[in-house]
Amino acid sequence: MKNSSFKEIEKIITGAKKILAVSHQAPDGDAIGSLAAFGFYLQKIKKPHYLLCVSGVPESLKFIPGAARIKSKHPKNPFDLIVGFDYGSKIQLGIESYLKKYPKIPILIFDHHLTADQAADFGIIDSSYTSAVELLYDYLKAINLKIDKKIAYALVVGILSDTGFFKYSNNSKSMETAADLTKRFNIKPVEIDNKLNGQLKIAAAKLLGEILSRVKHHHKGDFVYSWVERKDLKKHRLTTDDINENISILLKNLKDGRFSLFLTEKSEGKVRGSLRSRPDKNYNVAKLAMKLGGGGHKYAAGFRVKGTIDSALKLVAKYAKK
Ligand SMILES: [Mn+2]
Repeated sequence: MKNSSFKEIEKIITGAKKILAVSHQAPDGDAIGSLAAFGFYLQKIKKPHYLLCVSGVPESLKFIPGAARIKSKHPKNPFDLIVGFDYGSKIQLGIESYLKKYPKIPILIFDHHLTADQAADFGIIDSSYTSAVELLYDYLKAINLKIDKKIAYALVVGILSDTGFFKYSNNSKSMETAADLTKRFNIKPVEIDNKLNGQLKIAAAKLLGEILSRVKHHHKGDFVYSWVERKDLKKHRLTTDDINENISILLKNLKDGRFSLFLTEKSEGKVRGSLRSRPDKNYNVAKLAMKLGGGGHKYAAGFRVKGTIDSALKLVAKYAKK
């Protein structure tokens, strides 16, 4: 796919009769923020649409304006355009059965993941953007859409979430965009931080303690890792959403290893891996994730494999060998 221009994208969007907009499952602030902001844009131009994220909007992201409009069930009827946000690879959208039923619907993409298997027909994939919302913002600016506070708020959540409040990003453009939007619409970053990061449950803090107590440095592969099993989550009555962000940050901040790995037992025989690195460690986890059938960004990526925590660990060690 060759990247489209904003003008071409506008033509495709305005030319569609009704649009199905989708973002990736296990969504973050960027996925929900971009989808919600896009929904408000479609409302403004009076375009019939359906907003979809198949795993639903997690509790911690329901404060984003427009999040309540996002559905988790596939629509029943065909649409004439799918617009996908922030998804990296087609499987992350979770709409295989819908696409099987309606294989001819073209896909337009707004993504900042490395080019992988997004399977889009047109749109923009540009990994120089630190978030998908910024790409959407540039589009909205290019078509002269009048942004309101709800759109601005959803965009700012996406920027702050994907840059970790500018801890993960070297890109001053995201700071400028966030500064501009927060100033113009009186949006308070601390309020967003409290909502995004200030919701940790005591049970989750205890489980994080257990997970941290088993952190190890894999010397051969030179990475640090830990894991969580289903029985741990069950014991504390938690879901992976309750711990994911926090554990990733803690592991990423370890001094040892070229990168960190966090393994989650998703269901019997299915394991998800989350990979993190940093500019000072200069290890590209997206490349490693791709070898494992996943994808992502240079310093934050993930994959899903069949097997056990142990077999997944061995697989990562094999591909990470220096
Ligand atoms: Mn993103």
